[in-house]
Amino acid sequence: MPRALITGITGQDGLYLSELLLSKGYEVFGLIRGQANPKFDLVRQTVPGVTLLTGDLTDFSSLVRALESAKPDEVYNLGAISFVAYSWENAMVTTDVTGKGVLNMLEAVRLYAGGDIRKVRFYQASSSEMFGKVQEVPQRESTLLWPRSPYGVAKVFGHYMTINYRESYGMHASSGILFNHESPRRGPEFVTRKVSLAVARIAAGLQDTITLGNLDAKRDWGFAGDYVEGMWRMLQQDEPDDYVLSTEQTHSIRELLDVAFDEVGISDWSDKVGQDPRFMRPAEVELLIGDSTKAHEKLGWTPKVTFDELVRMMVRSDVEALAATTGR
Ligand code: NDP
Ligand code: GDR
Repeated sequence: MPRALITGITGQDGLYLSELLLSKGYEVFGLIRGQANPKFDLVRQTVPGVTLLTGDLTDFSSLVRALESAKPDEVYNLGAISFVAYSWENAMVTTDVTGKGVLNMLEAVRLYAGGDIRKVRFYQASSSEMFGKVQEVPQRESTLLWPRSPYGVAKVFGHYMTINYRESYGMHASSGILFNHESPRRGPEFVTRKVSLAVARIAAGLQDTITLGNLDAKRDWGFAGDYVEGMWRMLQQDEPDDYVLSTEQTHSIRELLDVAFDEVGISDWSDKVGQDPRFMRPAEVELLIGDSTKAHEKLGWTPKVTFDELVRMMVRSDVEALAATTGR
């Protein structure tokens, strides 16, 4: 039975990846931080087969202990402070967790593996946010990185450190440059879920409007369930490498609003959406669209869920959850 250790187990991707690996017969271990993590019960209920180990990406010895307990064949490093807007106000802790945390995990894996460096395969959750002020359209593995946020800068550090461990020590370390991926499990701070939650409440008559920031930014949005399959495929390759996972389609926040409101029968949302500078970013990533040719060809990976299906799935899920709790 293969064994996997996942950091970021309480997050959106941690839950989907756990489900995938359990369905493939893996023994799955998840790193959970804090003395009373509020998501502990969620993980227990959603993926009861996962063994939880306490640890924090900023605490090197906790990572070594987790590796010694889990004895993993594969490590998926998904843990991060992942909200881009938050990273300007908390740049140092973002750097410690999202950047230096990667080095802590790589070094812990290297020491744990000892003389047999290929004993453990490592996945790093890199991000399209690293492309920032894009230098090429669409963005691929070789596109020059130009991050626009402390989060993006921290991810660039983790990305190059992963490559460096591969090149310096021969580690089977792969970096997935994943474009935005969403689901009904997406955190409510991210724009897709913020919209789906608000649209459900507006349809139920529980609120009148939603306030957003930049409506013109464009993102390449896919479904998280499709993307964790790509992570797993990267670690099944004989050789480690970097791969872009994306849908190769881009849509603006306005198009997101069009589909989300349409799902509840509202065709004109202009009087329901406001804008506030507090949701604007000091430096915006205006356009992201990925080129996943390499992932198609080498991994045989293609996303299945379209943008339209994704947004409708998220709105329907929030409408149903609201109806179950409020009866509206
Ligand atoms: P989430 O924000 O949903 O989850 C982040 C996870 O990181 C949580 O489990 C959180 O745990 C954990 N974490 C935070 N701080 C620490 C720490 N100090 N030590 C250990 N764990 C910590 O992110 P997603 O699931 O959406 O994303 C997974 C990864 O993929 C992240 O690294 C993200 O940056 C990256 N990524 C995500 C994309 C997306 O569109 N979703 C696209 C590209 C990359 P806790 O419950 O304790 O807060
Ligand atoms: P992003 O996702 O920054 O791309 O990072 P987010 O959903 O936060 O923003 C996407 C775009 O929407 C615009 N926007 C708003 N965003 C939020 N959160 N709230 C608003 O009110 C709002 N109004 C407009 C933003 O300006 C932006 O252009 C996500 C995270 O999952 C990262 O961890 C990951 O690395 C990248 O995706 C790829």
